Amino acid sequence: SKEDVQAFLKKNAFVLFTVGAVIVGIVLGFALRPYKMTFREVKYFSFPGELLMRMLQMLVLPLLISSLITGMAALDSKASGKMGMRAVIYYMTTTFIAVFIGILVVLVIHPGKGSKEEFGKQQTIEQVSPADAFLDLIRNMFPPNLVQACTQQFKTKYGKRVVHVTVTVNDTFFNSTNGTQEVMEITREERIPVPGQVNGVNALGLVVFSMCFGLIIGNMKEQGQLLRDFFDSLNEAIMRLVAIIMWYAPIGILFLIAGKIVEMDDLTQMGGQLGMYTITVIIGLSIHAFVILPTLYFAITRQNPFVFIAGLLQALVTALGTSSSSATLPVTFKCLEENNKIDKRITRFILPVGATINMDGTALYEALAAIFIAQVNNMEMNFGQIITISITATAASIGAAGIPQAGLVTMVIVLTSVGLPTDDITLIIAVDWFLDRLRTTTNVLGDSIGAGIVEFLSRHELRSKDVEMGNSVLEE
Ligand code: DAS
Repeated sequence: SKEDVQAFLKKNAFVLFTVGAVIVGIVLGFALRPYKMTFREVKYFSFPGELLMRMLQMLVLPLLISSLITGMAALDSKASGKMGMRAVIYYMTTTFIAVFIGILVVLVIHPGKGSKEEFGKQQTIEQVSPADAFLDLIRNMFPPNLVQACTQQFKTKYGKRVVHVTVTVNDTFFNSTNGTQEVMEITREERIPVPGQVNGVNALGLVVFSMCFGLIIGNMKEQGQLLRDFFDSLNEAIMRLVAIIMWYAPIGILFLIAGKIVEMDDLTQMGGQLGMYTITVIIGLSIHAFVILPTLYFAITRQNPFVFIAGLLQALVTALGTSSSSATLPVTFKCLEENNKIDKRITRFILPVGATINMDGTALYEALAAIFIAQVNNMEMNFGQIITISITATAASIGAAGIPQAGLVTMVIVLTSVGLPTDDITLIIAVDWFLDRLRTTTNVLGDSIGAGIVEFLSRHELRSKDVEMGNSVLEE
């Protein structure tokens, strides 16, 4: 009846807006492509999207800190220890499964055909020693200056990348005598996102600090009350800001997606190996997101995983639009707490950590891409090398910051570890902006399902804490 339809529309307004935004964004983007906008015009056009990115990023820092501190303070160390263990086991298991699927699909489909001709020009990327990269990861856990960790880019061993661009000068006038080509090399330095950083925020360092700090003030009895109340109320205030931004999100997402479609390169080169590679990545990510994670969720909680996923829709679409799991974090919080009714003590504790270190999509991608690059180079990877790729891809996904295309940067570590040419990362750059969006969405899904599973496994601890605090306890 009419009332039913109205009730349905009212209840699902957000979801409908969001899905509508994606569809309109895609259609608008393709409709405007023939006009060949200039770089400046594209920037103007996607301005509403840029604003959304900035608003979300604005909230990440206070949200990350206040939620982790209150989350830790709300639990005693035994309970948080147990939950932390569960989260870590979940992160490790799902990341390894993701890596395994990535390797499996790329070996079965075999998108690389042992020739590089069709990829065009190549660039040189500096080598990174895996040991240095690993030490940097640990270094970032302990920021020497907390204020700096919130505001400044960290200088680390591979904070800069030297790019040699090889330009082929094919000037018939010059070369008419001998018919050769002149090659000239330009070297320029580029700043690249360093693992553990989000837009000048050392997320990993802040996560470590906030967890310890929260744990301490949780154990401080009356003396800690002031601090507990302060961060609690800060967290609440930030979440209210998130609620306002959520209304703007569909508009921002529409323009982020449309703008990207307008400016993307022609898809003509997508026919060959790169096209097959793209399809392989999509298949791998889909298996992980639509089969593995839902099955795991169902196996543990005995609840319908797709109802759970439906509640996350806005977060997933935001991930697709922003290609940043950090920027999506505020929305992930809202979806999990409000739609899926996940206990705040769990979300506050699990989500900031997950968004920083748990990246299933990135892990799957890095392993898959490394083997693809081996295939293009006609190199067979032996079993030992595949194991090395699994381990370094996991480490690289932990080290990758939740910002656009961070995974591409940490991939240098994976390639170096098995002696693959790091320059070949540039072979897949053309499609990375797109695949990045998909893997980011998988990352956010992995974090969210993790929160659902850890909540289910921790229901007894949460309940006894409620009894202890005299909270009203819901009957199970
Ligand atoms: N885009 C990243 C994320 O935010 C990670 C990546 O580049 O793989 O999840």
